[in-house]
Amino acid sequence: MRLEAEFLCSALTIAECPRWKRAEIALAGRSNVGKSSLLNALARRKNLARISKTPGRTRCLNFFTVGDRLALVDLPGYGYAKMARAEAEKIGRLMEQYLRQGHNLKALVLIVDARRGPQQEEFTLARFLQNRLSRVGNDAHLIVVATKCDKLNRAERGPALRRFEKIGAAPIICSATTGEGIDQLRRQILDVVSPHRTDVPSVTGQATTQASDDS
Ligand SMILES: Nc1nc2c(ncn2[C@@H]2O[C@H](COP(=O)(O)OP(=O)(O)OP(=O)(O)O)[C@@H](O)[C@H]2O)c(=O)[nH]1
Ligand SMILES: [Mg+2]
Repeated sequence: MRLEAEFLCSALTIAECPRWKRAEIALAGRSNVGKSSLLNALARRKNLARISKTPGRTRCLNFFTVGDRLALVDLPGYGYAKMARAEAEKIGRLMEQYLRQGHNLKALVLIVDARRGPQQEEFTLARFLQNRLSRVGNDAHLIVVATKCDKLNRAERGPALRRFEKIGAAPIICSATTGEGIDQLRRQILDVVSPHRTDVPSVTGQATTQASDDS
């Protein structure tokens, strides 16, 4: 299964985001968790999204087109302790605005370090998405990813997975390094825009067809 992505543009403000009818799937997660690496693994391209050893590298929304109906949005990472407060607040506001107003947001891929498990920020994001959905009744989905699983040994996997139970969606266990779980994630992402989708978990527990949130 192919997911051919092309970089389109970066947006530093919500006004700079593209206006189109494409379904958008956003990748969110803590700074340095591996969002850009997963995007590259999904697209099978090494340097599509910029990867860095320095946390806090992605500070804007990066839009990637996939075919003619889908776009992936690489969101800036949150929770980077060393980022200047004003910068962190600016990024937080941009993310919040995007998640509130992104009319075409069909799914949020919430990427969590498999060794760490979801924490306050992830629960907040999941709840935020749920609230948005219950208000507008659209069909956006939460896809939870436990990444960097190559850093877990066999014995650590069970306990690590149990830490995800509270978030309410079973995680896809992934590694951008070994490629584990990437096919499954790619399928779930493509299923969001496929008319035959069957297995994408919805945070509302039901699928409808219209995405619109103008709050
Ligand atoms: N072992 C391992 N390392 C990974 C994996 N994914 C990413 N990394 C490493 O983690 C670091 C951060 O990766 P990025 O993809 O830039 O992370 P990001 O979430 O986009 O970071 P920001 O844009 O700064 O928020 C890099 O050094 C990657 O090589 C993985 O699955 N396994
Ligand atoms: Mg990044």
